[in-house]
This record gives sequence, C-alpha cells and structure tokens, in this order.
Amino acid sequence: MGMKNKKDLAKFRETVIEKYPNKVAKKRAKAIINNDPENIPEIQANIRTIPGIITQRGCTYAGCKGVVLGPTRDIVNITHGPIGCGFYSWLTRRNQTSTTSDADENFIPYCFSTDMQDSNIVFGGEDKLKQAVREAVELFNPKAVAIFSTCPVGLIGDDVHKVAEQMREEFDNKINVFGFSCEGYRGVSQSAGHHIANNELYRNLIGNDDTMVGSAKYRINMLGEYNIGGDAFEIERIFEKCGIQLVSTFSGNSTISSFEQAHTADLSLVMCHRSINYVAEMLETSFGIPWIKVNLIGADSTAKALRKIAAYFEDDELKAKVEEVIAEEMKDVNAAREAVLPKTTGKSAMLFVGGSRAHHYQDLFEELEIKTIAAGYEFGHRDDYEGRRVIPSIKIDADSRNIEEITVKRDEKRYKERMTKEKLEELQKQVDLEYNDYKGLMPQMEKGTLVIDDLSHYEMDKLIEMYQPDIFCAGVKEKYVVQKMGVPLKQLHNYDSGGPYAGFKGAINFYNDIAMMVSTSIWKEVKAPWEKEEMIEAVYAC
Ligand code: CFM
Repeated sequence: MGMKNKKDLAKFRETVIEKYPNKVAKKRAKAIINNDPENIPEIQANIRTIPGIITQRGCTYAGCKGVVLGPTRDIVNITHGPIGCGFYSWLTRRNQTSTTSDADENFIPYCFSTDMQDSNIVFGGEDKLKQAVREAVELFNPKAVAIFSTCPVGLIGDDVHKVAEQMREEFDNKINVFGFSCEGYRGVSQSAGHHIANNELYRNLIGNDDTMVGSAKYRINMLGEYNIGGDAFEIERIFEKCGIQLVSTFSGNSTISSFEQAHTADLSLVMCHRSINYVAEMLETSFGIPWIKVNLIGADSTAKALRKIAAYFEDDELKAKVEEVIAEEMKDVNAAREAVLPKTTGKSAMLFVGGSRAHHYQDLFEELEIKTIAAGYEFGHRDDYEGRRVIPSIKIDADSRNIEEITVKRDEKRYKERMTKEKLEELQKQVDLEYNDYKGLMPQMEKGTLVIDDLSHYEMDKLIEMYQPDIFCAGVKEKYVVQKMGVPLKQLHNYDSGGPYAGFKGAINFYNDIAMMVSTSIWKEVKAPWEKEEMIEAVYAC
C-alpha cells in the first residue's frame, strides 16, 4: 500500500496545485496544509468555492431547514420554494425521533412545501404560502409552523417574515409561526444556514416558557447533537443513568417546548460547535448559562465529557456516580475493542465531512489504533481547524443579522440571583482548562498529516490514488466513486444504515463496523468492464 511515510504526504500539495490554472492554484494552495500541531498553521476556510470545482458542500437552506430545525418533531417545517428543495431534503439525514405516546406529534416523516410554479415566480408566492400555512394548520393543528426560504424566494422578494406575522395574527397568536431567510445562496455553505437557524430559534422560541420540567439536581442542555442513526437515544440513556437531566437537545429527538425551556438549564454542553455555537453564546450572554465543549463520539471522549460535567457541578455525589457508570460501561467497550484491534491496528483513514465530525471521529479511530492521515471540513471555520475558544463567536461572523436586537431581548432573570457572573466565569475557565478540551482538528492531528478545507473531487481522486487509505469517510456523493477506486467508504453523515455511534454502546457499533470494512478486500476485487476487457476507444478529431 502506498502511503507509509510523512514525506510522501508532503508531495500532495504540489502535485495537485500544479495541475490547476494559476488563479485557482493560488487559492487552493491556502486550503491544503501540511499540519504541525506545535505551531498551528493558518488555513483558508469558510470562503466561496471556486466555480467549476466539484465541492462536497451543501447550501444555506440545507444548514437551516435540514440540519438545525429538521430533527424537531412537532414543528411543521414548510419549504417555500419549488418542490425539488423540499423533496431532496426529505428524510435523507437519518435524524431519528421517538414519541412517548400516540398523542405526541411527529411531523418528521412528512414533506411540506409550497411547490412554487412559474406563475408564483412571476406574480409572487406570498398568497400561496399563506394558503399552505392555513392548510397545514387545518390538517395537523401543530404548535408551531416554520417557513424556510429557498433561492427563488429571495430573488423575487417574497417576505416570509411578514407572512409569518400575518398568519400568527390570523390564528390569534395561538400558533407560533416564524420564518427563516435561509435562501440557498445566502452564504458560502450550510454554515450560514446554521447561523440563521440559531438566530431565529433564539428570537422565536428560547426563553418562552419558564416551566422547570423534572426534579433532577443537574440540569443541562445538549447543543449540536442531531440524533443521526439514534445517537441521541444512546446519549439520553447515559445521562439518565448518571442522574443528569437533559432539559433540551438542539435538536436531536427534540420538541418545541424543550427549546422554549432551554433557559432553565444550568449548563450547556456543546458537541458540534460549528452548527450551534451561536445558541450557546446567546444562552450564556442572556441567561448566564455557561457552555463547555464536549465530544460524545468515542468511548474515552464520552467518559471525559461526563467527568467534565461532574467537575462543573462540583458535586461529589455526581462525581462518584459518573465514575461508577464509566467503569460499568467500559467493560463491554474494552472487550469489543480488544476483539477488533488485531484487524484495525496500523490502518490508515481519511476523513472529509461537514464541520465537526472530521475532527470528532478521529477519537474513535484513535481508539481503534487507526491513524488519520488526511482530514478536513466541508464548511468549518478557522476556529474549528485551529482550535480555540472564540469569545464571543456572535461578533465574529459576518453572516449574522440583527444580533444586537436579539441578544438584548431577554434578561438574566433567574440566573442573576443564583450565580454571579464572576462565579460562572471562574467555574467555566476551570473546567475548560483542566480538561484542555477545546481543541480543533489541527491540534489533534500529527505533524505532517494533511489538512484540506473544502476538498474538491479532483483532490479526493488524487488523495486516494497517491496514498491508498484503508478507509475513506465522507458522504453519499463520494461513496461509490471511492469504492470503485478499491477503497471502502463509511458515510459519516448518515452512517449508511448503521449507528448509533455516539456514547459507549455507539463506540462498540463503530468498532465492529469499521473492523469489518477495513478487513474486506471486496472493493479491490471489483473491476470495471474497461479494466478487464479490451474496449474500442473512440478518438475524436479536433
Ligand atoms: Fe455539525 Fe452535524 Fe457536522 Fe453539521 Fe452536516 Fe451532519 Fe456533518 Mo452532514 S450539524 S457540522 S451541517 S455534526 S448534516 S449531523 S454529518 S455535514 S459533520
């Protein structure tokens, strides 16, 4: 197999850049980095993809509607746009949900869209949108309706916020209707959609309901967890076992009331920082609820996260309970790990996905003694790569709109009395420092490994051709191409049909799935017809 030393990896950049036209080469050179964890290099990230390059990225609408709001079961999410946008974002992410009784609403299996036609583009689509909201309310009587804008909506100037306001009035404010200006083209990727979603969650839902549900002593929010393949179910199981109450999850297996009560928690955990850090900051700024960074992908990382929570609450009872749970869970985890290590040790992986998993999943691969030799995000920002706590991130992002107006809307009500700001800051600093956990993708990766932002299809081909990794992790757009090149591909967006991979039981699932994949040679055996038979090739005259 190809890649065995770091010198080899250093060749990648020049090999690829050399093939690009000058202007493109200059830009891509800044996004292909030979890593050095001791002296973190600067990487170009969160900029526009060069036209003509095949990117892995998605759009702003996808980040808003699909990612952040999608996993909540009792909001009717209406896509205002041509039917394709609604259809192709329908159930593809494998975000799961559970209802406790038949009376619980679950709209996730439905696809709501205004199905805009040519005439709506010419004469405006607001009336059709109002009609769609009325129809949804009549048929489903939901607590809330959310409207998502697709590209044409912004281009023709439909005002979804005005429509939302009018509809709220029409329903005597009994149904919360709100809109998102998340047109696909608004940002350079999904990332802008996350931000827009965060802002509107804050503006329309968080803090609406002061009810303190449950009586547990330790009350937390889990931010940036979307219940892909059932991850949230495993996380909920672990917290419950430890006696920690989840007030809200943004937004895996969530409900609208859990969002509205998020401000009644004492601590927020941030898993996918990229997609939800804005909510974390706003909860901290307005309600004094501090956030700490955790990773529940990987058994050791899960244990570490539990210890961080216990440290934050400064409670011996919780500390003891957490240790007990970790010891119990790790028995099975270690047995499963020992069993697969002979198959996995020494293998190599490449991870190109999203804005946090290319980093988080390295913990699981480390547990399998598989080395990540190249990795990168589709839409991460520099802080996700370089690893530092950005305070406050809401001021840094230019995509944000009306942030001032939002952050001053609520006050510190409950938390002012309970804890002083100084005490909160002190606690938070201690926990984050002690566990030194706010590290990005680059500090985690070894010297000389490759870090590439917004990997192009051409670059992916070259990576595989030059270094033949034992496993490649990306999404469905890459899957079949990579397999045809002889390398197994694990989808890290939707887990193919697998999962959960979070927490302790999830780690065991992952160990087994990956061990199976890296020990099969099936993809190397498969040959395309033109590789095994003589073919007649046409030559065209120019
Ligand atoms: Fe966060 Fe995600 Fe990700 Fe993401 Fe995504 Fe996703 Fe992802 Mo696909 S919120 S950044 S926009 S962890 S859908 S659940 S897998 S690209 S790495």
